[in-house]
Amino acid sequence: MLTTMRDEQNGIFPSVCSLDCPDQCGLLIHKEAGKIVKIEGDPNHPVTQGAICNKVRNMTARIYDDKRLQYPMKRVGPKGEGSQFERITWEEAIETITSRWKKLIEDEGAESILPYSFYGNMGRIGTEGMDRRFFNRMGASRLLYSICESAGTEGYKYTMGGSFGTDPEDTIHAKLIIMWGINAVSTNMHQVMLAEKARKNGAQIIVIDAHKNQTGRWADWFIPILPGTDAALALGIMHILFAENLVDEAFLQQFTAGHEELREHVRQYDPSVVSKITGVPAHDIYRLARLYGQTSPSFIRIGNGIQHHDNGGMCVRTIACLPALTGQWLHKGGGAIKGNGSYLEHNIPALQRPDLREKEARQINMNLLGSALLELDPPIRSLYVYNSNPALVAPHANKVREGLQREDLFTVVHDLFLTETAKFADIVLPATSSFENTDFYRSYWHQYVHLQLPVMTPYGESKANVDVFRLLAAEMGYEDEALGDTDEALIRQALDHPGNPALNNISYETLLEKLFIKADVKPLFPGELKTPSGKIELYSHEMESKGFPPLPTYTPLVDEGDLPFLFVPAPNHNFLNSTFAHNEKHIRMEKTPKLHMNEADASALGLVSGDVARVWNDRGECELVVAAGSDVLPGVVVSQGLWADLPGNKALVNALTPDRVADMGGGATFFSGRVRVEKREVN
Ligand SMILES: Nc1nc2c(c(=O)[nH]1)N[C@H]1C(S)=C(S)[C@@H](COP(=O)(O)OP(=O)(O)OC[C@H]3O[C@@H](n4cnc5c(=O)[nH]c(N)nc54)[C@H](O)[C@@H]3O)O[C@H]1N2
Ligand SMILES: Nc1nc2c(c(=O)[nH]1)N[C@H]1C(S)=C(S)[C@@H](COP(=O)(O)OP(=O)(O)OC[C@H]3O[C@@H](n4cnc5c(=O)[nH]c(N)nc54)[C@H](O)[C@@H]3O)O[C@H]1N2
Ligand code: SF4
Ligand SMILES: [Mo]
Repeated sequence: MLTTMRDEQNGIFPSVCSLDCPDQCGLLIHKEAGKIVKIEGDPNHPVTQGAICNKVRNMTARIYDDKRLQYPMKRVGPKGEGSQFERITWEEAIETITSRWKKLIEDEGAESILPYSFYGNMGRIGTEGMDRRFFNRMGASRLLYSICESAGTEGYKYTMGGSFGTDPEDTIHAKLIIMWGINAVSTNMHQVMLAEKARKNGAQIIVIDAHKNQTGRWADWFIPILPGTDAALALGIMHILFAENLVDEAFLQQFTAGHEELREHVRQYDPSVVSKITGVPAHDIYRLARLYGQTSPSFIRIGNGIQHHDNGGMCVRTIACLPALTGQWLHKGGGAIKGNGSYLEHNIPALQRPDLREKEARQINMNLLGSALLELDPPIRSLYVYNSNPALVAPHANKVREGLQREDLFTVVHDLFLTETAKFADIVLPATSSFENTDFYRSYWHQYVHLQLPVMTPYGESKANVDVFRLLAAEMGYEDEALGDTDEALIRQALDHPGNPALNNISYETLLEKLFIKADVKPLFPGELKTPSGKIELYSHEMESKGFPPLPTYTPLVDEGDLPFLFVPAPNHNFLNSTFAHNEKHIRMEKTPKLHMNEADASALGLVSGDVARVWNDRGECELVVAAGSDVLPGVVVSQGLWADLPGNKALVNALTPDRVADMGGGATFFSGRVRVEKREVN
């Protein structure tokens, strides 16, 4: 029998995956004698249907890992590598933190304190609830949450008015599926399962990627492309669609703004020109455009890969125009998904309480953490890190670590493990896993909202984010009611959102009863979009007023000089960003950090598969094992995974990545850096 009671020692408990992954799977947690013994997929979940990834099937090893933090600690040795910590009580930890902060606020103002977090756990009250209330009340510096998808999200919004796309459950009806810059076999496995269903009904699957990885190998047609050039390919497709009359004129008339301007504008993107930019042969561009123009419903899954570039926002904005040209939004399963988060938007002001902030504070782009710590004036004196591991995941990692190394920086890290970042902390706090917390979750891909109830008691003395902020607030002397709200109250306030009727059927009560509920999402078309014109904006006056080209445009990547290779350090299959990168089983499954390169490039450098390559630029260096072959184009090198600082590993790929920001959203440009490669000298 299924139950939702946390106290029961034995049973099967429905749950939800908390990781930063679009699939947001329904889980079943098996408990014996109070301990989680097995995690499997919930077969009753309509989208994820009982299938889960390897990473989470092995999650119990992480939850009960003996390296998990059990109590608060203070640092007793030097910062960083070789740091040592000593157990303290929660009282001492909270007292130490708040007394430092009170003094800092008095001496230098609250802006000298910077919270730094991301989505190590996607639970909303823990990642953007009590924490935001607390730092708003304090008046701390604000963080721009830009490390993941912000460039593409802003770009997509200019075209479509927000993160509104196709319902993934409908994509089984598509006859053509394009996975564009997404390694879906690893990063969105249920989209792959849905595509498989479509394939059984005759759909063709195309993958456009810089790397022929597991997703490229699964495709019916893999199209290799030079990184950062996808906007040009999309414009070349548009050129052919207009030239060959493959557009849906009625749809363009009724639902788009600026199609005549676009028709004129794309004349310049002749396939022969586009081919030179993208590395895609002109005949393939014709074949792709004709397939796209003649197949319906067609669906494009727009990944994160194309927007981790200097031109990423515009690239996503451009690809997002394609379904409009052929009227795909009116066909069940047709259209595109970049992200679907806007459908499920909860009451953000009610949850985060920006009104608690008395005066504006500076905002710091998380992609510039290194320079923020080293160069800002007035300086950051204290950093509070939770739900994130910036020493490993942030761009220009050596600069980040140099900043974290500052002796006068008072750093607190709240995490489940002594991460690379925690090694630089003054105080380390142990965090509960999502299975120990109450929270609500909303997918950014499918349309379900989930409630998570605790299925185990907190590990050691660990505490949930929400609980730590309640303690900090009390000790700071903040008496605002909002800082004492219960988990249930926070969830109720967030879900009570008259501005989003799609959540009308979702409340704390209905979630308690059902645990996951599909939002009441109305079809996008026919209807008004949330763009200024209410239509799909092929021409955007809003962009024009902000200084962007108003029409979709290809802009080359920033010139990093004559370094021979463009470096794409992408995620891997068995880690989730840096989560699991310290877990033995996951490391074994991933084997070794590799550098995929073209055979011709490798042999020109005297490299063969299995050699260790030194990869470097003026930001840093790392060592990766060469995998030579034909899965990347010449001039491109690709690695996979954010590998941990472990003995014998010199695989900190972010030592090489630029901290330039993308064209939109202050986004990260992880994949736009250039490097040199050589055979490592054997000592
Ligand atoms: N297994 C696993 N799953 C994950 C994650 C993980 O680390 N591991 N991370 C999670 C998170 S936080 C996110 S944001 C998502 C990200 O997942 P995805 O949306 O799949 O994005 P990435 O994996 O960053 O990149 C996808 C692909 O883009 C390709 N690429 C890079 N540059 C270009 C380009 O210019 N053009 C084209 N066409 N392709 C390019 C890369 O080779 C890669 O195959 O996955 C989530 N799920
Ligand atoms: N080179 C390169 N770098 C990248 C990327 C890439 O593709 N290439 N991808 C980027 C992207 S898309 C993203 S989203 C970022 C992700 O970067 P991060 O958000 O930093 O993700 P993780 O590395 O998984 O770190 C999450 C941390 O949160 C902790 N955690 C989990 N649950 C909780 C909790 O409930 N409370 C607290 N306090 N801590 C918790 C975990 O133990 C873990 O240490 O990385 C970025 N970095
Ligand atoms: S990481 Fe993604 S695929 Fe794996 S269980 Fe969690 S939501 Fe599902
Ligand atoms: Mo991400």
